[in-house]
Amino acid sequence: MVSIGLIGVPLEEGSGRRGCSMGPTALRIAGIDRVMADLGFDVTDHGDLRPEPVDNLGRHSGAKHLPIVAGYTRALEAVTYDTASKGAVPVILGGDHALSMGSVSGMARYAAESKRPLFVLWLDAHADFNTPETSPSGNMHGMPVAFFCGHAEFAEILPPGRPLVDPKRVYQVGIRSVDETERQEINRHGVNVYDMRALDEMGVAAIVKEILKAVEREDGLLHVSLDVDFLEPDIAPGVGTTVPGGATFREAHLVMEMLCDSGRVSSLDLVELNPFLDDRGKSARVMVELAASLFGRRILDRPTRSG
Ligand code: 5AB
Ligand code: MN
Ligand code: MN
Ligand code: MN
Repeated sequence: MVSIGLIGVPLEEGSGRRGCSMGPTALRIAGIDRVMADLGFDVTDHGDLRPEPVDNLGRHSGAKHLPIVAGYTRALEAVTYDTASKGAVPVILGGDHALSMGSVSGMARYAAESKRPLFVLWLDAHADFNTPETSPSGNMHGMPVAFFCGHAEFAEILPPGRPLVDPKRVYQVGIRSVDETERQEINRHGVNVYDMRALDEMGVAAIVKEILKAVEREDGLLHVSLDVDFLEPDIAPGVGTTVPGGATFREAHLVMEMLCDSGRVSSLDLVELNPFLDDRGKSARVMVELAASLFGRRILDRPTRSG
């Protein structure tokens, strides 16, 4: 039986407002563990991380709450790595998107040991490729991709020589809000971006097929990071950074269903849920439904794998 390890990360200090610390609880109330168990997985809930801040990192004026984010990064890197090493699929219940500094770094260490390349699918309205130097806000939830690719100045949070993710193996889908310097940086580093215009023009199925082909070509592992704001705000209002023009309910489900069929997904972040801003648990429920599709819930049995 395939195992899933749920890891609660009540981090909110990366987001510049309160509320994401309630995310793990809301995802549990919406039934994340039950849904996975019903799909036949052996589910272990590791509870919530409560790390101490790291106070000896020096001054970083461009990165707000760095000591707290650093504590979570170290703790989550270790738990994600351990969970994957034991053969389980880590599912991270966020918490704001700064937590992906830890989850993706942990998976990068696991992938390096397994001698397989790690790919990252970033489902988000934003590119999250800022650094303390380029960020307009100083909020670290806008920086995780630059961090795990090794292009941010606060890299000493984790040991030098840590495994990084090649930006050319990062695929961003749903993007529709990018800062000016961030735009230059993602181009310069070769991040693969399918913005909302690409999604409109190509359709989401063609995009996911291209991405999966790249993962399969290199026999890679695939980490999926799902930001609530990937979705159209009407269907998921429970997030601090809504941007109109997001993915529809069906587009998002189709992404998950195709990922499921590929059998490639090694790990998942469910991030940025802010229950304080939500409408009667609507966004928590849609995130759990999407996770269910990713782990095998389907409308009908399908005779063959789509490919
Ligand atoms: B999220 C912005 N680019 O850096 C910044 O929600 C927004 O994790 C970041 O995608 C949004 O502050 C971070 C303006
Ligand atoms: Mn994000
Ligand atoms: Mn976002
Ligand atoms: Mn760089």
